[in-house]
Parts: sequence; C-alpha cells; structure tokens
Amino acid sequence: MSHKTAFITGITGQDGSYLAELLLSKGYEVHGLVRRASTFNTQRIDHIYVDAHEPDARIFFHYGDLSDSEMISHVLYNIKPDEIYHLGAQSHVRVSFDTPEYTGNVTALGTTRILEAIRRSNPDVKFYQASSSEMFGHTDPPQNEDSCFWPRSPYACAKLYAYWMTRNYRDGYNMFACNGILFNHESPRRGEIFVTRKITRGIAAILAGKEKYLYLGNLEAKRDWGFTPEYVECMWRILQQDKPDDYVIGTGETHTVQEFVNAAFSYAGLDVEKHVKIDKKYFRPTEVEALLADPSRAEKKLGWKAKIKFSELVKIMVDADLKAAGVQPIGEGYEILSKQFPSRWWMRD
Ligand code: NDP
Ligand code: GDR
Repeated sequence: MSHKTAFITGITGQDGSYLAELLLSKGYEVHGLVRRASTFNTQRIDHIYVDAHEPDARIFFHYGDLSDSEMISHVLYNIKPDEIYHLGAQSHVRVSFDTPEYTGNVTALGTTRILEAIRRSNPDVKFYQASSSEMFGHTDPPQNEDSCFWPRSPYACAKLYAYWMTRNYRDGYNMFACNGILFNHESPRRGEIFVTRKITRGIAAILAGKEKYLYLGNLEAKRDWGFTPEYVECMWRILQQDKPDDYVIGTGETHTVQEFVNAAFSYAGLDVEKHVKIDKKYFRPTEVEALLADPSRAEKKLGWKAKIKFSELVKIMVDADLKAAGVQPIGEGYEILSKQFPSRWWMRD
C-alpha cells in the first residue's frame, strides 16, 4: 500500500470521484478541492467520506475555487502533496459558448494558478493536467499525440492554453507535468447534460412514465466513448512513469450520437421514432465532427487498453439509469461489469 498524498481538483465531478476511490484503494491520503454551494454538491463522493475526526480518515476536503490563486497556494503549501490531479474545470462545451470569459478564467487560468503554486513551493510534485480530445477539434481522425490542434469552442481553446502551459512548465522548470489527452469517457456518474447520460436518463424517464420525448441536437457528430473507471486508472499510471509525457487515451472506436441513441433505445426496447425530437438550441456554433483516438502510445508505454467499448458502455449506462429511476434494469450491463471487473474498487455503482 502507498503512503503518498494526492490533491485532486474537481473531486466532486465524475472523474474526480472515481479517481479518489482508486487512490484510496491504493492507500493514498486524498485531499480534494470542493466549491462551496448553497446545496450539497458532494453526492458523488459522500459514500467515501470519513469524518476528519475519525482515526482512519484518509480523505479531506478543502473549500476553494480555481479562480482563487491565494487559496490554491495556501492549500498546496500546507498539504505538500506528492501528486496533483488537476481535473477541475467548466467542462461543458456547449455552455462554454455562453460563458467564454468564465470558462477561460477557470479552465485555462486555473491550470496556471496551480502550476505557479507548485513552482513556488513544491517543484518536485507530480502534476496531471486533464487535457481533452476537444483540442483536436477540426483535425481529421484518427488523432494521436502528434496530431494538429484545431480547437472549435471556448472550452477547447481554454484547454489548449492549459495544455501548453503544462508543457512549458515541464520544459522550462523541469517539472514532472503531464497531459492526459482523454477522449470522451462516460459512466453512471456522468453529468446529466452530457449527451450519453442525457439519453440514458431520458430513456429511464420515458419507461418510468415521467416523460414522453427526448430533445437532442446534432446526431451526426462522432465520438470515441470509453468507460470512466478505466480512464482514471490511466491518470494514475501517467504519474507513475519514470519520465513526464503526454498521452492520448481512448478506445480506438468511433460512433455517431445517432448510433448511441439507436443502441440505447433498442436495448431498452423503445422506438426512437416515437420518442426522439430535434431541438436546434442544442446545436453548437462550431461543432467537432469526428473524434477517434489512436491510443498506441498509452498501449505501449502505460500497458493500457480499453476493455469496455461502445456497445457494453451503452448497456452499463442504461441499466444504471433504469435502476436509479426505479425501473427493472435489463441486466446485461451488470453482467458485463462483473465479468470485466470482478474486484471492482469503485464502491457505489
Ligand atoms: P465534471 O464536469 O463532472 O467535473 C468538473 C469538476 O470541476 C467538478 O468537481 C466541479 O465542481 C469542478 N469545478 C468546476 N468549476 C470549478 C471552479 N471554478 N473551482 C473549483 N472547481 C470547479 O467533469 P469530468 O469529471 O467529466 O471531467 C474532469 C476533467 O476532465 C475536466 O477538466 C474535463 O474538462 C476533463 N475532460 C473530461 C472528459 C470526459 O469525457 N469526461 C474528456 C477529456 C477531458 P462542482 O461539482 O462544484 O461543479
Ligand atoms: P462533448 O460532449 O462536447 O464531446 O464534450 P457532449 O456529450 O456534451 O456532446 C457530444 C456530442 O453530442 C452532440 N449532442 C448533444 N450534446 C449535448 N450535451 N446535449 C444534447 O442534447 C446533444 N445532442 C447532440 C454534441 O453536439 C456533441 O457533438 C465532452 C466533455 O466531457 C468535455 O469536457 C470533454 O473534454 C470532451 O467530452 C472530450
């Protein structure tokens, strides 16, 4: 078991919650940045929280915000982590068109604030930046670490800035700073307004008799969708290498949003034509048409390959949302999980 200390920004999000569980299972002491909200925003991590007064507590939360550099410096100085996983961001592409300045402040400058805090107080820490396949944007698939960047949204521009800052701090200050360039990854804990979860929740609501229609935007876009628990394992592996580097992580399969809709509706026994409608408000001013990872470097250097591909992912997510809505799951998703991950380290799903 490890006795390392990790600091996670974005610990309340999809990835942060799985990563916290993974690191706890490896013996880490885990610290997370949590935003103060007027309602509870820790649902994804409540099941792993142990009160700090308990002798076996190994998870600690710190209130703060990525726009607050003083707070970030203070926390990092006090915790002195061995590893930092910087996952916090305004992470929704469509929303970034409505909030371009805020997205730049949090998603781009948030990374600089952490890198600066590290440089000043703890330059030996290992740093992981949550970079994104959105940075490839308009570049033809497949995309790997040497592909051109062509961002197509304020979010992607912000992530690209953060990517280059990470590389510059690595080169300029000899820091162990890495980019994981992750393609879309999904799970039962995926944010409700990302398209996969919106579809699987929509199906559950229809079957529960609460909704009749699901309104979507562009169904032609192609994405390389993987399963989040596998991807947080890569984040950890990236920081365990001898040398810092950047890695593309994805399944190597691509499918349209329409294909996801068809597969999910068919699995749930519903007719797409009867329930899916298009609403122009979900279209983006500029779209990323096709993403497909070439994860060869990760396969070779990290010894990693995605186990869960598109059709399994659809079943896992539909089953989870049916269960959450009080509808009997079909069951194949659960069978896939127990077959592929007999000793699951994530506790809640
Ligand atoms: P989520 O949107 O689920 O989580 C984002 C996290 O960032 C939440 O914990 C959120 O807090 C936190 N956050 C947002 N704004 C701030 C702020 N101003 N200060 C502090 N914390 C903030 O994203 P994911 O877990 O899906 O993704 C994790 C990271 O990986 C993100 O950076 C995302 O852009 C990136 N990424 C994700 C991919 C994916 O497919 N999921 C693919 C490639 C990259 P709160 O809970 O309070 O909202
Ligand atoms: P993306 O994910 O933009 O790829 O960013 P999202 O699920 O939002 O969109 C995927 C594709 O689906 C199309 N789409 C819709 N999208 C949403 N959200 N809602 C709809 O109703 C809808 N209808 C069609 C979109 O146009 C798009 O083409 C995600 C985020 O997690 C980022 O943070 C991350 O960096 C990238 O994945 C990799």
